[in-house]
Amino acid sequence: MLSKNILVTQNLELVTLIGIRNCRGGGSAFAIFSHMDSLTIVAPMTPAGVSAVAALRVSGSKVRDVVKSLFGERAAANLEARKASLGTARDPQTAKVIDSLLYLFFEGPNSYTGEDVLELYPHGNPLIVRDLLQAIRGIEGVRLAEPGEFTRRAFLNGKMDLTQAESVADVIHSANRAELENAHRLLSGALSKKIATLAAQVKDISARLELDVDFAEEEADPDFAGWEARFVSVRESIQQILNSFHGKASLSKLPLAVLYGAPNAGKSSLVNALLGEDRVLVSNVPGTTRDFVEVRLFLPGGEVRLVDTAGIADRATDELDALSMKKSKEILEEADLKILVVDGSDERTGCALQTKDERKPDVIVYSKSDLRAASCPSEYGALQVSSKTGDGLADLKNIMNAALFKENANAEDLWITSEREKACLEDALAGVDRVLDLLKNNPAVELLAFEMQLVRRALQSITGEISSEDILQSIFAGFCIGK
Ligand SMILES: Nc1nc2c(ncn2[C@@H]2O[C@H](COP(=O)(O)OP(=O)(O)OP(=O)(O)O)[C@@H](O)[C@H]2O)c(=O)[nH]1
Ligand SMILES: [Mg+2]
Repeated sequence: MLSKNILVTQNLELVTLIGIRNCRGGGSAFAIFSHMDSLTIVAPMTPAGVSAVAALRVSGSKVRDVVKSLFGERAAANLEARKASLGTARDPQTAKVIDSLLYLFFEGPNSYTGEDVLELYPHGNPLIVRDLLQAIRGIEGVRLAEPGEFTRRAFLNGKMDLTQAESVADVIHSANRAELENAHRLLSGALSKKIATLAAQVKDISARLELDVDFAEEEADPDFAGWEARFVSVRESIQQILNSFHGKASLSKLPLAVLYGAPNAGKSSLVNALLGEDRVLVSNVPGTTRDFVEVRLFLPGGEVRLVDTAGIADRATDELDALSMKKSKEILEEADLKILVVDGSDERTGCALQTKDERKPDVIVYSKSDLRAASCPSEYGALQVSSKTGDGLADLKNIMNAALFKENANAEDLWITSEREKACLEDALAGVDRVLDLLKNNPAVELLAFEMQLVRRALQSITGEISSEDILQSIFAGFCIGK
């Protein structure tokens, strides 16, 4: 047993490297490597297209030169940090006016990236943005930024750790309020704090262990039982964070609500009424909607995909009708919320529909309530709406919102969204299990020290205290240009 311990201890670094690799496929060491150059970078921060104002960002040591080239020597000499200036930007080559615009200077290290940063706010004409970008890129020592490169520099310059850097993308792409609030909690360092506490606990026990190794002869027996209890609690904390994992997919996948029902039930009218605009075709001819139509609807909890389908009748009238009905049924399979629309003006079924619908609606809506002389008795309990008068629409939106967006019961809840962080936590957990196993069965202190170090390193790699070029590459490649 002893020889095995020694062997492992001798190969400590080698095995540790493998441990880190597992934590995020690839990578070669613990130190932070940046193969990126230190040129000044520039990129638009706003998407291409026409807007009132666009924004560009420049970061690096050449920022003052950029100001001088675009706005002249005086502007560069008078440059004050965090003070907006209005200037006329000219092409440094041709002296042609590009635009009259506002710009802001942030002096490093007090900036997003930690370097000198210049933000420019030209008019939102793509031609202006392109000219400005070309002019800045043409200045010596400046190049176009890669996706996520500003945030990457912020990380490398110690402005934020990796969990925060990753959450920047979540803040930008959150599709609903709960996700956005979580992303903000991650950005403010809530996960970093939890991880730091765990890493400190492991470090504390490791330090005691090392003392025991150093003074093995003088000290009493190491406190294995006490350590076991503490590692059990570390394990619980890691497991808790792991259980909170929600994949990134949920950030980009909007929930899907599908309206379906018999032809002429009033589905398309309801879509228009919910949107507050005439987006889909409505007529009194049954079978108006043929293909399903998807629109985006904003609810208080976030955006949803709302789909209007072709009416589903008992029997198809022709081949096209059969095809339309088939497509309606297919999209229903994918729905997160199935809303059955029943023609409420039909006195035969309007109130008393006993749905035998095998598609099991989540919500039943009785349409055209304005056409019914008396409202349905309350025992039918279903929602009555009118697309003409707006009756019941607010209730329907509330029901959809509650069904599609889970209320965040505890505003302090935090969940992780990064596969990388999950992999690191899994490595840490496996390490903790090995530590617990050793403490129970074979408390050889060298081996224990080694396993504890692995746990600590897996935890440290979550926040980026330990990180590699490959890891950074894969994180920031998923960002947008300009962030
Ligand atoms: N008075 C009244 N008429 C409505 C209301 N909703 C729909 N209608 C009428 O009902 C008819 C059918 O409406 P649509 O919205 O096209 O019905 P649909 O369910 O989309 O029909 P298909 O696409 O054929 O399946 C049209 O003449 C609408 O004007 C409502 O709330 N009140
Ligand atoms: Mg329709």
